[in-house]
Amino acid sequence: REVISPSNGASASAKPSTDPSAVQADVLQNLEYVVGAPSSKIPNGLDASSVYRGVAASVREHLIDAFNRTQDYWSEKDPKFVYYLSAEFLMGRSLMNAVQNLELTDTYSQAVKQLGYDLETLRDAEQNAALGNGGLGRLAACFIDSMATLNLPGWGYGIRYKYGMFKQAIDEKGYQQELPDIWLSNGNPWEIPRPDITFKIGFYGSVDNFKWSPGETVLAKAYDNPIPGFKTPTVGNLRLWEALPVAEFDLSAFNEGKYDKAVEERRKAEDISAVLYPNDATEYGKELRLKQQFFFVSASLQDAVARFKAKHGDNWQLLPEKAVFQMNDTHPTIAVAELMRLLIDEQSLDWDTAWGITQKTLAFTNHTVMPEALEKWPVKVLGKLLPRHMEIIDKIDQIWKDSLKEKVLAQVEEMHKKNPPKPKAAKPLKKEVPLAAKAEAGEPAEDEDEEEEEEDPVEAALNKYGIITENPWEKGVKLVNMAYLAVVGSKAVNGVAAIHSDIIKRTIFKDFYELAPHKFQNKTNGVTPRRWLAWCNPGLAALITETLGTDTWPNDLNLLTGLRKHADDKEFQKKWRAIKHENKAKLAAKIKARTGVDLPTDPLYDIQIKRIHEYKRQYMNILSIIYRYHQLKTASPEERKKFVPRVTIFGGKAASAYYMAKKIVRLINRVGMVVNNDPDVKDLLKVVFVPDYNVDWAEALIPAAELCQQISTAGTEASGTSNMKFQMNGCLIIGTMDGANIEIAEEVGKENLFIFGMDESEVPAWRESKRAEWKDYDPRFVKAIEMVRDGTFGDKEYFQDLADSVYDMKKGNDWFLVAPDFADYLRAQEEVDKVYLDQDEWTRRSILYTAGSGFFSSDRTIKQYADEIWDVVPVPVPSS
Ligand code: OAK
Repeated sequence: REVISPSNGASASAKPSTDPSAVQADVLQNLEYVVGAPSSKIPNGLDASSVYRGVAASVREHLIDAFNRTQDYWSEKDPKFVYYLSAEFLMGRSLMNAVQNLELTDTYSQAVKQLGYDLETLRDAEQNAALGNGGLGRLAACFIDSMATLNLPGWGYGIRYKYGMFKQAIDEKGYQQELPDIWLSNGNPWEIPRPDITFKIGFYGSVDNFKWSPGETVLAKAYDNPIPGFKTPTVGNLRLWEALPVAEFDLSAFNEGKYDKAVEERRKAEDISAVLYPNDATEYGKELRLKQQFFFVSASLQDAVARFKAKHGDNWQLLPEKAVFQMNDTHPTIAVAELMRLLIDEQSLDWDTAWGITQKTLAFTNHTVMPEALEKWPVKVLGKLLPRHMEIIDKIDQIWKDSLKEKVLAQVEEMHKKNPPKPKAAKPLKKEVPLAAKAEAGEPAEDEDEEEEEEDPVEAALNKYGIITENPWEKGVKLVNMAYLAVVGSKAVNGVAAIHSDIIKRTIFKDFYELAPHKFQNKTNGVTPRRWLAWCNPGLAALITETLGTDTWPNDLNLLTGLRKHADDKEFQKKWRAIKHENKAKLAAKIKARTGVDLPTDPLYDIQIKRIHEYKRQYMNILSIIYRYHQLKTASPEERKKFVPRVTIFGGKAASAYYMAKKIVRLINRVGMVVNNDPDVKDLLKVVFVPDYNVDWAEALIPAAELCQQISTAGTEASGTSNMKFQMNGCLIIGTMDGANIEIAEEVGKENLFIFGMDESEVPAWRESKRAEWKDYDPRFVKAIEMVRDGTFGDKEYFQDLADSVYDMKKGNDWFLVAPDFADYLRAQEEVDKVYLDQDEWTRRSILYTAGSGFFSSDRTIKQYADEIWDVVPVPVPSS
């Protein structure tokens, strides 16, 4: 593989100083002229938030300097670029990440110390940038970190939401409350607004002879966010779009006293980038969401296409050699139609040429098999909002099905040979009428007199490949299956862990896989070891550096295998344990400050942090805690001494409209209120729900964890990424053979994990047949359910249907197998307690986890994307 190497030609610019006193002077200057703090108040007399802003403005100078050099250099070299299209980037805080990636931590620590502050305190003054829901958004953030670190020419493209992920508060009854996330209230010192970079985005309107006249137009304005790599002068870019009205406001309406009308356009436009949809892996059939998706996709494609055109004119055949767009799940998949529109309508290419280019320029990642998350837009909605795109999708669907006819005919003939049809001959194929045209004309999708007729077998066979299909729940309502559109329009399709990539080939994309197996790939997820080990766990990082004799491991994470030989070394184990204990104490202090709960630091710290979902089975975890509580309550004082003390911590948000998830949050909180105040239990069991779980909490929780719960029903969690972060930090896993747990078990040795439960191959048969006759409820499960029902934790009525959902088969179907997996889960929990009593064995395993985590660096993942999908090579920037 070629690496485009730095030449001497890059122009040197004045670099900001890295000398602590010069940096201090620079911070003072920024405090005065950027923050506007009067010099009389400097250095004392300023609140942490102001000082943070002054320091951030100073760090930003370093970023911008390297950012400009990187982007100029890449522009000059003109390599192939990857554009990562994602509706979510869950970045968290930037200050510490920036100074650490720039290797300026000591410089800035000293500089701010001289001003009477410490960097750690300033760190907490920063708002979390939570422009994402969970796994998918945080993955995108790790990926752009790795792209910069690996010197890969590429940008992230997304939306600059005014309000990010909602803030979660837990009220005194244990209910989740949702509050707006006003993350921009103090400004955002990291972004570079680009008022000169705007694109027009159209919606609605009509199409006349392929020409679209939008009925509504808004502006997309760019904000660049520099993304520093580590141990490289490369600084990448995350370009986020804000929606604005084309015209400021309607002055004549204002003059006539119609104030609402005067600002209506502005409000309508601004709504588009106002709020992140707070759902995770659930469908939200809202027109505004589709508007958001098209808004950022169109702006990003127009931007990239304009950049290409400035360099290469109309040489469009070259586009696939200069650009690749990675679509992060279905949210950006309208890109298939938009790229076609740009090439055909704006650049005058013919259909076939445009389609050939599109199929070579796009790639698609699937992140879930939850059916409710596979976006399907009603033809009516899409056709109204984006009439030209609907026409294009219709044609893609027609051509796609036409291309399959011969194959399908042969299949049907073959089938008929084996299994002759009843006397009635197969019907000839129907003349196809564009569905969008039908929808627009307000015609029903099916003729009524055809309803009674038997479906043509060829038609039926073709329909399973249809991008436009009938809604199985609503006869006559046609839907655009966005995942299918993405599969047909992409050069590569990937899942995010080995088992997941395998499942999508067998299930949701089976028919597509059989037609084009070469398109399907696996790219097991990874996480950035900078944020998730080196920066969040400085104690462990220092011990690793000392033990390995090098500090290069965050860029070459396989070096961690060098820790294996120390796993049995008692002295080393002691040091390893001391660091974990220190992290537990730090976490306990933070929890005390935020929730008021006092936590002892000796018990086993057991943590489950992720979105609240039935498939992730926080419910099973809390049921096991309820049973443990029952055991403690009924044990004699002598027996109690045998219990292994535990602190169980939960964190996560429930989607605002997710009924059961909200009940689970409440149950956990109610259990905590009872258990933590019960004098019989004392320090043997604590249950904490950390409110408003976010990236910042994760950075405190993960280094302190000794056991983490990765307990999804087998076959449901695509990958999981917190499992990788915990593993890096030497935290043992209790989990199912699901997602990336399987690959973690391969790296660490399955015997070192606490594996339980059905595996993926057993689940379908269970759901289809065995469940119906199964009555073998474990008595411990029955007891725990009884305690949910009988008011032990209050809210008796409120919890009945939660209890029913896994127990009463007439009322709930326990789709996620809480009941049948429970006994084996408790067995694994007993094993956890047993091993924890042997601290040397526990620590040995902990060391082996970290030692085996090299594979889960997002650097490895991104290298594989670059080599196997993107065909993008590193272009290191000269160090000035
Ligand atoms: C969210 C919305 C729609 C579709 C998928 C998601 C999502 O967050 N999926 C998660 O992606 C992570 C990154 O690939 C995986 O690790 C999680 O298993 C998956 O649930």
